[in-house]
Amino acid sequence: MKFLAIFSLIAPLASAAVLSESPVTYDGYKVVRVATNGRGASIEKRLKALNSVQYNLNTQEYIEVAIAPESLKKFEKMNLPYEVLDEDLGASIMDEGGFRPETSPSSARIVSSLTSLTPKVFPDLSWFTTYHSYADHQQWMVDVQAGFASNSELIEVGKSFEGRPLYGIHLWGKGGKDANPAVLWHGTVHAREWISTMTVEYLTYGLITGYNSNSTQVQSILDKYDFYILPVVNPDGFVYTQGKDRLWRKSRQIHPTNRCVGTDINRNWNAYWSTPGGSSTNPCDETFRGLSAGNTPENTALTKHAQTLTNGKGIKLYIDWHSFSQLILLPYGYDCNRQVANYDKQISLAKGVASAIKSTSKNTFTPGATCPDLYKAVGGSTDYMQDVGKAEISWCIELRPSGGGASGFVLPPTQIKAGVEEIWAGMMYLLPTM
Ligand code: 0X9
Ligand code: ZN
Repeated sequence: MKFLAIFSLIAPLASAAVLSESPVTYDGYKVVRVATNGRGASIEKRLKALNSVQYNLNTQEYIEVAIAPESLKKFEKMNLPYEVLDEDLGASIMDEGGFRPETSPSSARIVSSLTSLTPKVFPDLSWFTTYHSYADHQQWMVDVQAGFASNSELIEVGKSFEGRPLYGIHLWGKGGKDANPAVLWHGTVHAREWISTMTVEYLTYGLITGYNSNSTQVQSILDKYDFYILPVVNPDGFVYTQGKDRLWRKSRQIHPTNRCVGTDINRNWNAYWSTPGGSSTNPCDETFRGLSAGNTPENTALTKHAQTLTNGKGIKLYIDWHSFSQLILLPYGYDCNRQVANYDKQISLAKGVASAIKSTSKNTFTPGATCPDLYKAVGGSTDYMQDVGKAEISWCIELRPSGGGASGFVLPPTQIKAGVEEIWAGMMYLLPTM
């Protein structure tokens, strides 16, 4: 199956490198889709000579690339067949209502623990009409938890490299705390994938308001599972996307022997970590796996937390929320020839989720397995949760949109509501069925 060919991994050259602190604006960058007709490798090489940002890994049919204004003339001279996806990426980022460095001094403020915040008012749905600063996300979680005080608690599983809390919420039902198998959700491991934060928050909000308003469906779900929801597991990267570089992907870990910054936390998990291919050993690359398995503070903390759940009532469902491409990805990422033992069950549930989404929004989400259907990804969370965390179901869901161009990682805020609602529909199929 080559249906998952479109992809979105490669990030800006600007963000791949260095300790440079001047903000990247992407003003005047043009996003184009260049047809490759089987000549992907040579065309990719030519495009790399430009000041450009490549969006997709599989270049067999086309390359989606954002080209800096100073390189546009050279690009035209290459005479490649292309179509324009976005006339000005910088303008799209502004339309997103993002946090320009000069207007967001608070984005870098570090609240070391959510316990230092006091609840204000219970949020309403207007939260899901726009993106928010990291500080506001923290306050939001405190406010939401206070509205479900007897069936939830704030959790902090550790700290990020720069000392931000890896916070979340634990929800439970009538059996009391820790009585049931776990549903574990991670959001925003890749810093630029902002819709994932909003999605896990919407699911949290829906579960809490549903339970509080006596929805029998939600109550029976929460009576059956303990939920552990961590909306921003890469807070340093997330803050960096708000103030410095909207397209930053990795953590902000500094490496002793290299000037490039950041580790891909989704290549750092201690499962098949040293398998060649599917991650990078170069700290300047977007898929840098770290100097050893689990050597990011984020991964260490998330692993320890998952182990507690495994050793407790076990993990029923793990989902790592990403964007974009609209995919529901099963393990394995490290080996294209290995299938999960309960493949039939997992793929049938994934198909059910996809059809629940389709009936809600008409959007197509495609189920598949990571390596054979997307690409090889080693040291990823879903392989870890499946084999080491012993999760029964272990998925990576790639959210809206389906393709790259302007709205790839930069999904317009007008799409947040429909985006999170379609996922709610998918989860309302999955959670009672699994
Ligand atoms: O490459 C990745 O890490 C994910 N795609 S993304 O464009 N969001 O970066 C896919 C990862 C597949 N699943 C896991 N191995 N967890
Ligand atoms: Zn991702």
